Amino acid sequence: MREWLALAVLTLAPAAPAQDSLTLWYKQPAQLWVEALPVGNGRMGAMIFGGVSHERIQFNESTVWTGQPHDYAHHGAYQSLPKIRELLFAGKQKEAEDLAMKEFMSEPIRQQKYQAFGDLLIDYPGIDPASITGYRRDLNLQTAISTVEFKAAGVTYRREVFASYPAKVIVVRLSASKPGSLTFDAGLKSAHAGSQIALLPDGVLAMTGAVADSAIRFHASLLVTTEGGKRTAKDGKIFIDGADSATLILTGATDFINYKDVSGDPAARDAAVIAAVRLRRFDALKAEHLADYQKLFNRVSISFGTSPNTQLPTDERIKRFAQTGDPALVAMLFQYGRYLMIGSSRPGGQPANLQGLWNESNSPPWDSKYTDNINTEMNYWPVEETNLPECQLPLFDALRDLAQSGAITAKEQYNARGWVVHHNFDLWRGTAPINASNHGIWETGGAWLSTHLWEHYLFTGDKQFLRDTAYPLMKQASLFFVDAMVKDPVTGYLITGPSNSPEQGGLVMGPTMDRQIVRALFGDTIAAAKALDLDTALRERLTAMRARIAPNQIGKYGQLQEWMEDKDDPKDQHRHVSHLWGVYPGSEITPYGTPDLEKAARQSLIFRGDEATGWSLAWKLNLWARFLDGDHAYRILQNLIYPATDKTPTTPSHAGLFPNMFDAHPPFQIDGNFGATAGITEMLLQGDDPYGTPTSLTPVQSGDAAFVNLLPALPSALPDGAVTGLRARGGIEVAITWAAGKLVRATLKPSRDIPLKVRYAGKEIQIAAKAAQTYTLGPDLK
Ligand code: FUC
Repeated sequence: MREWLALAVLTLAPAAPAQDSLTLWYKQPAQLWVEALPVGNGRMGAMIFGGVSHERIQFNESTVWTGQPHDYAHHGAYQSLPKIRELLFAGKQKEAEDLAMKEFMSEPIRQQKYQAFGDLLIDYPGIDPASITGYRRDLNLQTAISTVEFKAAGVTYRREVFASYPAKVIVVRLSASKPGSLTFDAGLKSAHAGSQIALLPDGVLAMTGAVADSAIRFHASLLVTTEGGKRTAKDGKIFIDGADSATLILTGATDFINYKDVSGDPAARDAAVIAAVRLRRFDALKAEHLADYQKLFNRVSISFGTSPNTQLPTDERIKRFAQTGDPALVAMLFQYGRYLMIGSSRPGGQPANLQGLWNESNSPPWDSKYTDNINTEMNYWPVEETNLPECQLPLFDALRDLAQSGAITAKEQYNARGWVVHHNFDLWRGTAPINASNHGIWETGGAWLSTHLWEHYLFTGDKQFLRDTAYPLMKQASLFFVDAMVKDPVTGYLITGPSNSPEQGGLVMGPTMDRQIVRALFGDTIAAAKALDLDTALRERLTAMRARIAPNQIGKYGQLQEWMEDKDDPKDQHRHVSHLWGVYPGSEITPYGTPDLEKAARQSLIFRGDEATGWSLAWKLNLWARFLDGDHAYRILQNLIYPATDKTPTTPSHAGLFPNMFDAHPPFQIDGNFGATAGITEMLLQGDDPYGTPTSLTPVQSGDAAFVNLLPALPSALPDGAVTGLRARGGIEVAITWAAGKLVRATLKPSRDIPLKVRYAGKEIQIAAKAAQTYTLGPDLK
């Protein structure tokens, strides 16, 4: 019997996932905020520092912002538009920018800021940090629970923290190995001056306040329940003496209802949440959280094999990655992006902003708002492929708002139909050009965001979503450009403008990126109208205009031109690689459809170099994967998985990962995390048509067929692995296993009947795929 057991263990052992492979862990508490570990439920976020005798849990709520409902459009600005264009066409850029600065900018010129909310502070007067042993804090991505554990005076103390989406709360569970040994006090600290802390009659600790000079009023509630022990309260704190265990439940709310309405009652909102959880046991809350979280997270599994570094704390692994490699850390980074998405963007909430929803500062970098000339879109790059489509719904809710506020901007600033968003928006859905005319006037934010609507349909096949939500927004986004594009007097082509190639070169007419985006938007709108059998005349109009948009051009250095004129500087290493939009996330420049343009785009990326800010590295990772160069993509990944440093008087700033694996621009910006997850996916699976061209819509782009390119850019550093649960356009679920750099097996499960092309290592087959059937293919695609 013993022998049989041993054998069973031996045969099972290799299949079991390496321990800790999806757990971030550390041997010391966090000192800096970028060492603390994040949890989030899409509305509230918390950063856990893991101190021994003093725990700080810094928290956020996604509607705590400065500002109030406001129309930012510059009314009547359309009157100066012809003059601005005329100056640009006459080569008078400076005059055009000056005039635009006076007559064409958002009112006011800046948008509002996302804010910190407060801290939950827990103090343990009896624990001497110097006396503890066995300290460990971690974040398990499979459970979305962060744990702190240590031993003091023979007692093991444990703290577990999670953010529950169904219960709308952050839950902290304190326990100790010896009954009666939990003595602590808990309190709340506001990030906003003038807040009040009070103990309510029902024992809840309440924090009330407002963001200065804003319409936002907030309320936070802390409920503390214990097993055993004595409880007292004074000075705005709850004191627990000698409990066996305790559960702390935190929630918070504001008066924000929508971008035009701040009539909510934050105290009543909190009270309803607390009433619903008050009598529930910790175990029940935890089980409910796990069921909710794992339903999303477990859709995708990934492994690149293990490495000795998996035994090390996460901060050490980051330090060693570039030298030693650590395939399991690549898997963890991939899954961390999915974890952060589930934590910061759930149905009913705000979309993930520049920091997701985790923010310690009341003056965060770039206001922690929504930057649309790359960052907001990059946040959502991984959601469809990595099987989290519902996480994109908050973005689509925001687009509904932006289509309203952006219609005012379109009318007042361009005298155009439809809606427009420039390079930023905020909680109040500002859409007018901000900051400065040389980069704030960029017309295609709404257009780019609208391409996500069509992509969501391509992946889900949800016709109702297409009819009720996506198409009306896409159609109006297109109508803006029907009215606002102009004929270039030199070439006769249609172009956008005034605009810019983000964020360099100043105000121009017809930057390449804009033209690519509008071609994609028009193509998507035509395909959507066809799928819905609507608007034949508009379809014809868009088709005709689309053919007249200025094409991509190859310049004198063999580069893809970033502007209408051949004026690229081969020494330019600017972080934005905007003109490569057509390669990724667009799909009009492809390896087989447009080989010359692809070569030029590649040359442009070579000029830009392999170093960059965090999100720029993530974009380059995706681009090199689209160029089917896995090894170059991996070199970029090595630059991205690198110990980041932020500007201090003594260290230069460096992009990479902070110890908590937050991606560093620097400073922390979450787009790099999401872009990295998308880029790792692009190495393994691509679902865009490699035969696409700018001029025609492929069957894949119009949703009539699906394409699955298996292991198109597998780096030689990741020769063995397996992934399950990825999705390709057309609603195909894909699992892939590979070994020694070669495909072993792929399993494809279409969710609807669809003609399918599958490609691997130069071979290609076609399948008339049927819903709910499973297709298993080997390396010969048989
Ligand atoms: C754009 C980028 C910056 C930064 C900011 C939030 O302006 O050019 O690098 O990411 O957004």
